[in-house]
Amino acid sequence: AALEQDMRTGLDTGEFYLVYQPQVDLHGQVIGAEALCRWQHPQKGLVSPAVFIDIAEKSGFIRQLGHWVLEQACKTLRGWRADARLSRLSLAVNVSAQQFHHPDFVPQTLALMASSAIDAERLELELTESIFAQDVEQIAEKMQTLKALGVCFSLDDFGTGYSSLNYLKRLPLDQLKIDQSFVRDVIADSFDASIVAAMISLGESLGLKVLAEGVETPEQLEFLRSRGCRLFQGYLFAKPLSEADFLASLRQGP
Ligand code: G
Ligand code: G
Ligand code: MN
Ligand code: NA
Repeated sequence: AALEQDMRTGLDTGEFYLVYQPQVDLHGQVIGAEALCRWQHPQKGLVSPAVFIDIAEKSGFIRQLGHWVLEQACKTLRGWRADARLSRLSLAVNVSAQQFHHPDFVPQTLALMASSAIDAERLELELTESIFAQDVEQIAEKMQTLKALGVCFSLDDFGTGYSSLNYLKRLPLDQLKIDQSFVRDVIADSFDASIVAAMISLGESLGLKVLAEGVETPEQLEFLRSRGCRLFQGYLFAKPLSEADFLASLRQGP
């Protein structure tokens, strides 16, 4: 409860910020980034998101924090708009199930899009399979409302949750993100290799983009490419970076 109160205060006093992890294509060209939230606590230092996101979800504060993250991401996209190279980058934001299911989520996000003057097509919302605990028609309808503006949707941590193929069929998704737990052992574990290969062809045949997360070695990258994966994210390319470092890495090129 103490940490929860610290979070509420910290959001007002500027202790939270975003970092950006590059996403790359087959040529190693950066096509966008995932925005990840960080919290610099005045006494405890950097608190792990695994810790504070969990507390935020249990306390309901995730709705406020999640909206703040979306606002910051829109400001960032706004700043990239005038530059020809940056204006083509996409920015992905994690949306927690609780945030997505709240009745205010769609209207608040619509209002934010309207006021932030960004190209909505640059914004990608990452949902996890935990949202599927609710009625699929309702989920699809919310997604459609935002998709009508151009917003894209990714299914994050794919393969770790309750995904049924029925959801993949009925939700208007644009991309699957293969969870890093499958990518990690793709070379050593033939079972994971088979699963990853199947996920890539499944996504492909459903007309979805497929991005592999947690790519750390050239061998993993080679395997993924050989199975038809075209989008990648992971320490092999870059860790999550400050916006300045992210932009500097673009200038250096791949
Ligand atoms: O950034 P890192 O890899 O440490 O993130 C750990 C976890 O926290 C991941 O599951 C990531 O999705 C989650 N996370 C990071 N930033 C956000 C955010 O802004 N919103 C939500 N809902 N989750 C986030
Ligand atoms: O759940 P989500 O996929 O949003 O979380 C992304 C998390 O994965 C972030 O905490 C990020 O720091 C972490 N991450 C990103 N790339 C790698 C990687 O190559 N290896 C590992 N172990 N973690 C990574
Ligand atoms: Mn994510
Ligand atoms: Na993930």
